[in-house]
Amino acid sequence: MERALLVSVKIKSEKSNWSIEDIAGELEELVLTCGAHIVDSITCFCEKPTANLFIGKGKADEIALLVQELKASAVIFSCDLTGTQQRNIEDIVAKKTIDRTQLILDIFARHAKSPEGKMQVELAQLQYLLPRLIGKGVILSRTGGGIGTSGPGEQRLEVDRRRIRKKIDKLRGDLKRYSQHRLTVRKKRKENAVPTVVLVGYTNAGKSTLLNALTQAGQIVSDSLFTTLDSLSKSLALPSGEHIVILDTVGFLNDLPHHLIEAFKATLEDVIDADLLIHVLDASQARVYERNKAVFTVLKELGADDKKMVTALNKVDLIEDKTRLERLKQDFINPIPISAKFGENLKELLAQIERNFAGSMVYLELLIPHSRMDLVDLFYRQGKVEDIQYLQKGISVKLNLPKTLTEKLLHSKEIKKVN
Ligand SMILES: Nc1nc2c(ncn2[C@@H]2O[C@H](COP(=O)(O)OP(=O)(O)OP(=O)(O)O)[C@@H](O)[C@H]2O)c(=O)[nH]1
Ligand SMILES: [Mg+2]
Repeated sequence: MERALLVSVKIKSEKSNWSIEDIAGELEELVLTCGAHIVDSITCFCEKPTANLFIGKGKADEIALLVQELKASAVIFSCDLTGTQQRNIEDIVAKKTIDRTQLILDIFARHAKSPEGKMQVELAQLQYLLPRLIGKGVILSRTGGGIGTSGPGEQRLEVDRRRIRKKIDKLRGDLKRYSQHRLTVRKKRKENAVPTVVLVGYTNAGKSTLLNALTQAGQIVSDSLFTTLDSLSKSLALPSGEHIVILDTVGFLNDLPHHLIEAFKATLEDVIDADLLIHVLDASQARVYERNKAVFTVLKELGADDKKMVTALNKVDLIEDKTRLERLKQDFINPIPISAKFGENLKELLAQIERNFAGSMVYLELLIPHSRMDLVDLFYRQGKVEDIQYLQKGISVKLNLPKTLTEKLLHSKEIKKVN
């Protein structure tokens, strides 16, 4: 097992609401998610990062001593390091040095399950690696297991830049095909006028737990970060009987590495295309406002920050101070306090989702020819049928239907609007 020494860095000149405790807390969670043993966690304040070491030389020497004393096998930083900084620190501490992006990539590599997910992670890993290669060979060759070695593997680390670029191009091409398939699925959903709701939120907020509670999806839930990497879609019946599609997505994080957002863009296209976002927020977290901000930063990067949104204030079972909850309710968009784990207030959440689609249903009285029996099935699936009569002149239906579907139907000459 990796014996990790954690170094949390706060840059004094950088304006950020994240305290050194937040930074250290998050780093610990990430490292524990990797299954490493934390031998110690130290903090480091620096005015401005230096180009060759990031931290001061004195601090680097101190880390080297600690590494020896605690028999650490890796030093893990809370910040990102350039290739040069990483190598220079490695020279001083004489153990492998891992930065934040590499740590997150490692977790993604461990959790990726689908072929697409694996490809996305590999693409991000190779993009991370490319500027870190010096000249021809690869300096970054690592021995043994542990953090920083999952993914492309030793052998691939040994190939030269050209081959990596070629591999990147191939992965991009393959991923494009997946993306096209996804596009077809989305188009079909749109043609059938099925509204889509996408669960978004900080990692570990309870998105998959909520999906399971609403749809018995059986999505894996775990108290670790980035459990879900593949988006999973399920059908969900609203109180009105209308069926919508609900999707689980990869969790966000403060300063999510850009390579990862880039690589996961295809998966996240569902977010861009959603009719409504359910932002699952862990309301029991002390840093709920910062996490909210981090989520909006990613949404903005995706171009989805102005979507209609319902905020599911999750884990209310853990909140003792009810005045805090009242304040949270005032500060977030369409807030619904819930407990996904204990199924609390989910009805209210569904009603709020429905309110957001209200107006998207239209009441109609139609007369359709018997030859279009296929539509009856569609009506039951997509709408709410109030009355249906099989007459000699055709099938008379009174129903509520999604607006988009109505518009399409009324284009057909066979279908007559009665009212
Ligand atoms: N107490 C409490 N715990 C919850 C609630 N909802 C989820 N959890 C727990 O929070 C942890 C994370 O839940 P997940 O559903 O895996 O979270 P996620 O947002 O899907 O996380 P990632 O897929 O890793 O981004 C699990 O241990 C859940 O049991 C809740 O309402 N109350
Ligand atoms: Mg999940």
